[in-house]
Amino acid sequence: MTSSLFALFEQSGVSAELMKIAGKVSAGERITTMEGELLFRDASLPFLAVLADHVRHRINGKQVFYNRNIHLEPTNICVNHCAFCSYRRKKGEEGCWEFGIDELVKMAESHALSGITEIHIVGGVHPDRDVYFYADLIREIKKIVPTVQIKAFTAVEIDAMCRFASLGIREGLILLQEAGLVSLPGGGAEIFDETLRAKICPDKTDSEGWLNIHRTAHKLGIPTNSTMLYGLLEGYSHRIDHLNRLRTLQDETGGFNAFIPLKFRHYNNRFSYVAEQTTVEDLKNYAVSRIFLDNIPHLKAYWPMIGKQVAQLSLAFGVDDLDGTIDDTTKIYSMAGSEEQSPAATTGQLVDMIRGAGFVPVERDTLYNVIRST
Ligand code: V47
Ligand code: SF4
Repeated sequence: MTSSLFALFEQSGVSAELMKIAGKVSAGERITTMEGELLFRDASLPFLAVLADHVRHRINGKQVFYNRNIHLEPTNICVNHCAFCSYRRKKGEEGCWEFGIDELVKMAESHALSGITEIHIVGGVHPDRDVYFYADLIREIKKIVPTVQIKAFTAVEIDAMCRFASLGIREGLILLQEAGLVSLPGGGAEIFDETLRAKICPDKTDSEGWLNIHRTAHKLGIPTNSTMLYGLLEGYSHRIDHLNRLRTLQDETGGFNAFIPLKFRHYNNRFSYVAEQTTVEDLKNYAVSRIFLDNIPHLKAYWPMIGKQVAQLSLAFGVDDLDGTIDDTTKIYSMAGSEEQSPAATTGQLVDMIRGAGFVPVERDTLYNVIRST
């Protein structure tokens, strides 16, 4: 950052504490948890945009990544009872679904010719499906679409499917890896603070368990994503605590590819009385995450959740990944009231969104290998 930019900040009344943070970020130094909280509390949107853009530029230049993928949700039957979930059903309840392996393979096959490079699979924790079932699913999909990369199962699903098969996490992950799994999505992290977690998802894998499953995956050479569910009961200190636990694990393993903030959506769940966050809060959250997580390479805006317009705006707040061209197969968010009720974007639309915001579109595969830069 140039000294004239610092002078502009000073002229616009930015405090000495925030100027100190700007100095550190500009020098490539890590900020502390206290400084992270201060950014959330006191920094203006333009100040955050400049700092977050500086960090994104250091890591990713002008590149904004997207990929061609579909989401498969094998079932919404789930043994857990997360209070924010609009999607889970009991077995036999109206609105539940459970696709068999043949049906899921057919869904994958029907998209095979459209040029997808990734299949993202997440769903509920089905009581009768163990890790052997899911390894078979991956194997069968790979037989039909061998070149497609499979990113599948949150740490919460991995935890349960291994337990149901009386296998350890490491053994279960090896089975899935041998079947063709190349990456884990970041879901199930929610918020790590134990008191809040007990209120919003009491029977889910606990925070240490979530981090340990990701640590184990990283050590096996399986990179993963990370998420944070925000806008539900937590304060800024809880968000920074969450980001800090991710940053600490990343220092140890280097296995996280991306961080994806997931905005709480309040329709059809037990927290419907909680107002949703404003767009300004969403943008602040992206920026502070980008500045704080100096060691996680990619910050992803999940556009089916926040809508294409806010996703495009988020590119000015440190975001460098718009995820994929998801077909109308994801229900987790549409059932919770997300902007996009039938989420689908063509490659051309994503490219236009990225160019329109002044960045360079780069098609990537699941492991962030560059397929095409335009
Ligand atoms: O863990 C559920 C979230 C997650 C709601 O890694 C909700 O690329 C907001 O894993 N409001 C699962 N969020 C989704 C997931 C994911 C999504 C996108 C990209 C990636 C990736 C992973 O969905 C859950 C939970 O945090 N969720 N209900 C809700 N009402
Ligand atoms: Fe089950 Fe996932 Fe819903 Fe929790 S968020 S109840 S684990 S489907």
